[in-house]
Amino acid sequence: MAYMDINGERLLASLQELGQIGALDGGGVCRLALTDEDKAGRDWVVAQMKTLGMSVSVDGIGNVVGVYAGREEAPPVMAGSHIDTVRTGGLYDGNYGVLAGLEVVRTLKQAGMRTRKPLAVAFFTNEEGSRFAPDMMGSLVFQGDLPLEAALDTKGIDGTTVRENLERIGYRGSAPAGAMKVDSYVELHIEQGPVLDIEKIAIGAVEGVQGISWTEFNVSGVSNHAGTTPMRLRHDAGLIAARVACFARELARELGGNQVATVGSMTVFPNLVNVIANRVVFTVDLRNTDEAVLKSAEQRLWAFADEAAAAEGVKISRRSLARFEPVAFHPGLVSLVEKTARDLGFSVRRLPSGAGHDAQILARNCPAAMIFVPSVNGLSHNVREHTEPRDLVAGARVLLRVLLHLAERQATQ
Ligand code: HGY
Ligand code: MN
Ligand code: MN
Repeated sequence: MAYMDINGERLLASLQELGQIGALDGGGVCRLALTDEDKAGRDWVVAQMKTLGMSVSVDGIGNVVGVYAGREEAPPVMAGSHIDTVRTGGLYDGNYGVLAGLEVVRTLKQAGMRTRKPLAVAFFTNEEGSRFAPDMMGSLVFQGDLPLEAALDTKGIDGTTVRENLERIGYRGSAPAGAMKVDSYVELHIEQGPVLDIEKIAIGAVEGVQGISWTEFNVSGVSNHAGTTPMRLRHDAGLIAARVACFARELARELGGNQVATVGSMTVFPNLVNVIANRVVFTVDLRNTDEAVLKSAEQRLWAFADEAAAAEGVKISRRSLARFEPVAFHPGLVSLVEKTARDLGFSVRRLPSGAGHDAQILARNCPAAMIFVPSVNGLSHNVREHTEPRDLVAGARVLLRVLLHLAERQATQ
């Protein structure tokens, strides 16, 4: 393949342009899955795909795949990620992997080149999972690991369903979900953690993704007057939520290693200064690279919550919102990412991903890998998320070379 390279300025400009859609005052982006802002972002990316002459398909859960035909008919080599964001999102989480994939296609088209196997660029619906759990919903349906109807019936944090929102934004497509065969999948993404930034390393060759456990607790007690109710007569749902949150932090500290625990969402009813809470709904996000430790962390947290609730005389129930075991990426592809970065003269190291990604779902059915670039101060899911332009360009250059290699090679070894 004659020497060609991505156009860094063009990539950076496209990130800024997409970042205007759902832009928050003062910086950052909010394009929660299946909102009007998500629709506007989708429309923008689809228009880019069509301008590049890609054939665009939308499946029943709204996953969008653009294919740049190859010299031969074959399952495509796919680059992808997501363009939905959390409420306090940045410019790069997800968007970067999709737009860098389009930049690779633009580079090929400009050079009048086609790879042997087709190249696909995908964005999967609702990767974040923060409006509709679980996360990676679209890629789970794409892989046939979550029934389409179950995904469509999912109710979000605002009480509306995936189905009604998907239909409202016009992205309930007709392509059969779970039918596309993919040769291999490469996701370029910001690290969203501090490792590469602290060690001043340009590229991460991601070895896998840690396990994820999301639990929603529903505690119901008795609301009562904050001033007249003696402490011994209280059944305070708010107390239990607070105790479980403190226990989760203590548990993570005690387990150490890669164990993390987060209580990120908590809704108190009636949420008034002078009323003892009669209901609290809150979530606990536990993650670990070691499945056995993650399992034991779940058991200990659930047991603590039940005991605390019994001691306070309140009822407690829980439901799992998401559960993923740790995933290891294809060793051959991880080595390819590492070698490609080195050949391009970039510093590189291997590391696990703390965040969940569509790649961990695609890895179930095809060789998959990820390329990381540094997040300044490890910040993400925060409007101040930032990656230096030179690192964004470096990551896309590695992506180009890795995709070209995969799309030209004879067999998926
Ligand atoms: O939660 C995650 O790790 C991802 O951002 N969905
Ligand atoms: Mn992401
Ligand atoms: Mn994210």
